[in-house]
Amino acid sequence: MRPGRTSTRRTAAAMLLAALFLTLDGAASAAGGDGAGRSGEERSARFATFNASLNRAVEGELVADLSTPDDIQAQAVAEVIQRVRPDVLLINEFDFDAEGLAARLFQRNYLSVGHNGALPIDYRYRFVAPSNTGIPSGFDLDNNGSVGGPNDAFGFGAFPGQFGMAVFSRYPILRDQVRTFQLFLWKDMPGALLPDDPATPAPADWYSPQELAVFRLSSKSHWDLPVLVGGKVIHTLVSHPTPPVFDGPEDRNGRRNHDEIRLWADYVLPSRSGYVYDDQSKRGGLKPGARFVIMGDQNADPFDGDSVPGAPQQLLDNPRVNTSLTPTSPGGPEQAVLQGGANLTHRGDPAFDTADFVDVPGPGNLRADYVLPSKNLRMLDGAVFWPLSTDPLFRLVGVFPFPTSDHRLVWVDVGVH
Ligand SMILES: [Ca+2]
Ligand SMILES: [Ca+2]
Ligand SMILES: [Ca+2]
Repeated sequence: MRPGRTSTRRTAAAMLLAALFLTLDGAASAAGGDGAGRSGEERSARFATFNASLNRAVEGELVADLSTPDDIQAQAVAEVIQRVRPDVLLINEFDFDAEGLAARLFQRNYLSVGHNGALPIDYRYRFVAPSNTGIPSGFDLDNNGSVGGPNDAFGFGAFPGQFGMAVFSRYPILRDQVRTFQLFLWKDMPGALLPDDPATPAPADWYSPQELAVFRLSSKSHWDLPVLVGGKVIHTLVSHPTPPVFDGPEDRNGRRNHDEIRLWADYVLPSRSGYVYDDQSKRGGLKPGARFVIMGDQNADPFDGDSVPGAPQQLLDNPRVNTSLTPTSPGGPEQAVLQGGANLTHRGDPAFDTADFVDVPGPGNLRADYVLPSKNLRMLDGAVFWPLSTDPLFRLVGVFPFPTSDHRLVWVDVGVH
């Protein structure tokens, strides 16, 4: 289906409303044993982000794979989660389906089953919603002379929802306060880094005015999911900005990546968030003093790789973001040495790496995945799940071709009081 130009936003909003859902399994009571501490007591909650590569080549394939407990990759992904045991988990690259079947089946057939001695883990709360990936825009967005295919969709994808996201939580997600930003238009961001067609004298004209009138900033979606931890609301701000590559000198994906990261950087600052509107047309960002955790595969390293310089620093140097602790691993430095290539000239500390990319020729291993709490949450602990090659759990990360993903799970414990 290719929506008409003028009705695109309205149609998408209606679809979003129809498809947005939350699930509540098991007992209706919240949080249970992990739950209530005495008032005034600090509670810790583990937030994690994992680009798990649970995307498939065709629509319906992920649901089919997760319908039995036999998918080897999903077993290994589930074991990583069971070893780390996050309380609130974002999975990037998890194909979307409107019934939430894939997320339900992943819980039932993989997370609820112990793997290799790891204990099962149950998430009572799940959230999925539509992703811009694979939704036809009706325009020739990559300017290759024809309309259609993954590069002309609102976000790169072969079918609607490919490479989507899913959130699993042991704490309640406040359904009536969820905000999504799937439809926000890139042109509506003041000072947007709109790409230029270098072949014409006009500035910032890679996309035509007709294209900019429908071009969504988010390559997947941006979700603000308020999670209730010990009576306190933590806004879980999740996204998965486009890789800054697979484009030309106009750097359309690098520029979009920068501005997708900027959306959350502005959203947490009341002085800058006035322009933001959500899919229900409600304007503005977080209130002063709100607690939040920004997490996801930002596809941008502070020092290395192909992102626009300063792209992740929009978050790392943000006055409201807590960077008192940076998650590290022992496996990142080991693999940087073993794999060589681009890793040998990187400026970033390989202990911070979260992704194992191609090294020759290629960007090498990068810090791409982040869990960034607000300054009014304490950072208690954190790590990147990337064991040494001598560790028995190294079988869960491996080397290319990977048993799970080219990304590593990143987790942070935050203290809430
Ligand atoms: Ca095209
Ligand atoms: Ca131009
Ligand atoms: Ca590598």
